[in-house]
Amino acid sequence: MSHNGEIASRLAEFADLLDAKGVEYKPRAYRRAAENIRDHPGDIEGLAAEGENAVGEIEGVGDAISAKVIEYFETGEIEELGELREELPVDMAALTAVEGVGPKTVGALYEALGITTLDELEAAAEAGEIQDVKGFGTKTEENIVENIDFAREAHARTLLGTAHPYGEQAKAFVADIGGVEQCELGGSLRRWRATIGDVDVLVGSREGEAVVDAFTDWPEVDGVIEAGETKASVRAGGLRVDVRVVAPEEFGAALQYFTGSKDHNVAVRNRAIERDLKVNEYGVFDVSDVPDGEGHQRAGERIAGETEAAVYEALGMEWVPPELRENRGEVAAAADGDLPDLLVEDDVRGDLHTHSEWSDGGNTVAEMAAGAAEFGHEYIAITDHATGPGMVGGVGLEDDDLREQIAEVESVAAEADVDVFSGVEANITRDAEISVADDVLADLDVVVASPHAALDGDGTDRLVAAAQHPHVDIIGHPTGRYLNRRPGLDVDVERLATAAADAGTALEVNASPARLDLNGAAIKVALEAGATIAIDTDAHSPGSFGQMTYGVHTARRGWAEAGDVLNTRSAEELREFLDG
Ligand code: DGT
Ligand code: CA
Ligand code: CA
Ligand code: ZN
Repeated sequence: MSHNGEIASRLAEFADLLDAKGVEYKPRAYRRAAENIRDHPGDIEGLAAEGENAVGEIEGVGDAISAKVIEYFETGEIEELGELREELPVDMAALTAVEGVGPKTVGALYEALGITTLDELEAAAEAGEIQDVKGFGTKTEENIVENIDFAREAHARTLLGTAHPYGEQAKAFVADIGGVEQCELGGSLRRWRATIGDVDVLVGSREGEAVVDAFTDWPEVDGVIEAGETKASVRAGGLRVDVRVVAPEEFGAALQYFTGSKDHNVAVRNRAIERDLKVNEYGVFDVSDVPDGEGHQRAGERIAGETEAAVYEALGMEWVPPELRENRGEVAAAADGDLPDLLVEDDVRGDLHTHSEWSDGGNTVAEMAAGAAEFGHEYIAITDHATGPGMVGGVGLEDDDLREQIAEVESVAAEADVDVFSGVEANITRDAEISVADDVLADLDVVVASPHAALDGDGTDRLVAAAQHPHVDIIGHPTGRYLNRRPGLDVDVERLATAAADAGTALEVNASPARLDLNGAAIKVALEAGATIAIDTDAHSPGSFGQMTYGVHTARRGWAEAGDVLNTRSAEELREFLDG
């Protein structure tokens, strides 16, 4: 297993703790190094073994950070990080999960009130102690009280982007165990839900106990919750992983059952009952000769079970792609042979929302273009942040900067192996203004307009106005939600999508695992209202182009076909949409 994530998390924690202590500049450098290490395609442990120069070849990793990486691999810890943790014994992850509470706030509240946990934060806020701390006011305190429950709940679920690679590792390990005949991920992970409660692994084998034993020896396991003859639950990498072993001839039925969702399974079961069939985790059974209320789980004649396709077929249905299994009409559609011809990753030809070092990205325009070509894209739009509400620390570009950037994009485009579009990510202000001058917008190829501030209450009017703006091409991450951090704007998606379709503006499916915005349910509504979607990674470095996967599967959860998606079009067709 690659150790990049492990070391990246520690460097990011280091950055947070430095931030909490009020150290300037350094946190940003550590955070950037952490991101680049996380995105680095090779295992950093190999580089660490070669020494500081090898580690230092990773962008943004200087001598001090290289030394820490090497120290970590040699000793299993970073001494300075340990010291900082002792100095500031706070539950940083839990506290910063509260919207509006960053590392600096955590540091200040620890200093003033000794707050280390969510419970202590809540108690202090409710007792009115926070408004008396220097630099805080009643507004901040109210905000904390309002957002703490959301943070507490959210903390229990893991982002798809974290759980998915981990689930794949678990699956690869299990698939290699002797006696395993079939192995698949099930549950919310197989359905590509945005957040994951636990990881479910389904195994077909005749040697349940041996498989369970071997699985509990997976090197990633931190603790065994339970281990029986056919089932094990463990804690690994901060996640719970459930493994269930079934007989190979029942594998398809078990996979169908444990993929869920519960609501989908209820609808499938009801359809079975109408046809005198019974479907459960053991198979599909013809129960026409079994008296009502009698018989065990496997009673009746078994007509399917080994494969999932056969289970659906026995019920007179098309096989249902897991992303659709949310009881949003897929059972009837599968029975009528009317399932959508879902988009696949290969349909995607480019990325229309990315950042360079002109704003808060880590790479030049040329590097982003080269990365896009290497990734296999035909085109990329560079859409750096414009200045405006929600942009802090001078990140956003002024109109003059954008004009300069257009010239740079044009010169890169002349040399690049992909089409490079100029662009901007403008802010939609509280008053529905776009934070860039019209004549600049007119000269840019791709205008993404996104909400970045004032992310509470109903945002429909604001977003509709932005969609109707003559120069706006795409509404970026429409709700502004941040998974596990803030719910984002309330949006009447049908009204927004209708307006967007009329105005020729696309709605984004932001593929960043922290956002996945619009979500599957909203995408389905948007497509039914006739809107076009654009699936964008919002990449801040070429290493993030691969996040497209999460966007594509999220779009599939919204029943998207290739024709619904702007960036499945050729560069020429795309230009027509942008100019229209
Ligand atoms: P999660 O883990 O909260 O992200 O969501 P799931 O969908 O992975 O749920 P989980 O892990 O509790 O169970 C996996 C699947 O097993 C679930 O999607 C449907 C099925 N399942 C589990 N318990 C039940 C149940 O009590 N009734 C029915 N019909 N299905 C169940
Ligand atoms: Ca699960
Ligand atoms: Ca489970
Ligand atoms: Zn962006």
